[in-house]
Amino acid sequence: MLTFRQLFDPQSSTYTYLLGDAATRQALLIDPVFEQVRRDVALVEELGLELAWTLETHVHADHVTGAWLLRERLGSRIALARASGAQGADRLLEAGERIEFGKRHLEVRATPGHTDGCLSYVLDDRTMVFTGDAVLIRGCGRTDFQQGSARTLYRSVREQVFSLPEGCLIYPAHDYRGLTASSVGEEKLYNPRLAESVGEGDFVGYMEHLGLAHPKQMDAAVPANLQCGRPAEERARADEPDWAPLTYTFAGIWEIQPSWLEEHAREVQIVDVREADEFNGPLGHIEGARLVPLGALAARAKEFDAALPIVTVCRSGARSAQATVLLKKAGFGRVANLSGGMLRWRAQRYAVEGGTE
Ligand SMILES: N[C@@H](CCC(=O)N[C@@H](CS)C(=O)NCC(=O)O)C(=O)O
Ligand SMILES: [Fe+2]
Repeated sequence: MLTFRQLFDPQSSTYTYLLGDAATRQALLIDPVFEQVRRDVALVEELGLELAWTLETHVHADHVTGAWLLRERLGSRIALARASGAQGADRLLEAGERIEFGKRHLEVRATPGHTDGCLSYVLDDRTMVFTGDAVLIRGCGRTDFQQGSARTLYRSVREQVFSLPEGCLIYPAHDYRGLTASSVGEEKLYNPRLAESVGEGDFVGYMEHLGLAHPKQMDAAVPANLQCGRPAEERARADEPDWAPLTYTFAGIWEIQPSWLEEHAREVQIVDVREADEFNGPLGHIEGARLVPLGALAARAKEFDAALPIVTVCRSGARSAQATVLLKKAGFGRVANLSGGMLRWRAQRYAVEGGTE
């Protein structure tokens, strides 16, 4: 069994792929994006996976890789092509090698042309190929910078990708129109640049006249990616909340655990967003909590002290998660949701005011 997720970075239109072996929990990420590391860490942890590898399909020109940060946070190892010329990887890959994750593996194929170090990764049973920018859906990577060569790309695609079974699904590194996947058979027929009917000379002519502007982030992205996404110190720590040991969920919510709140209750404003009858009902409420029902929160946000962090609370942690979103919108930067709400607070036997045993 394979755990598979396709993740999207809207800023660079990059796809990141999570593949996990359900039996051993070993997983890898292909082409993680620096700005999405927090999201990816949350998903890996929520799915109970152990991140063994991050793989790059190439040295990207349009975004910085999340590989370095993921190695720091989850202990994953970084792999990319030896031909990429990048520094700081744990493994430099060549065609024909295998990357194991649990009982599954990917086969490494060299598909240069967009850059020298472009690799495609083929799943062990040949049902999926991750082509990077060698083959895009009804398109392909540009060949006008970073050692690009249309002739090389044409041969890579014909020999290394179009030789796979027709039903093999193609997962590219980008799509600019929201398309998510294709197949070898489909691209052989319908790719306007690379279909079987298109000759090498036609392809070269097509690629010479793409007329694309250079990626906006190129000047910063290429040097950073040649260091596997190693960040400048300040950039790595920027906007990580430091007022409490918060966890970030894949749903996009910052959470705090009951044990921390119990010890630090006086250092924060506790805002209980239930209705009055629940606040005064059998579950009771946390001492010092202020009752502001969710429906009144936006209108009453000005009552809160901007100098103190806010912890939101409700019965189960659902309404209070929404409350963190509303408070962020109202301009409060330091906000977290009490994980599990009053139900978990009571289950862990922390003190309440009011309520029944
Ligand atoms: N506008 C995008 C650049 C898009 C771009 O150049 N993408 C590269 C992949 S890194 C490409 O090969 N695109 C081929 C195409 O759009 O046909 C940005 O500023 O990031
Ligand atoms: Fe690219």
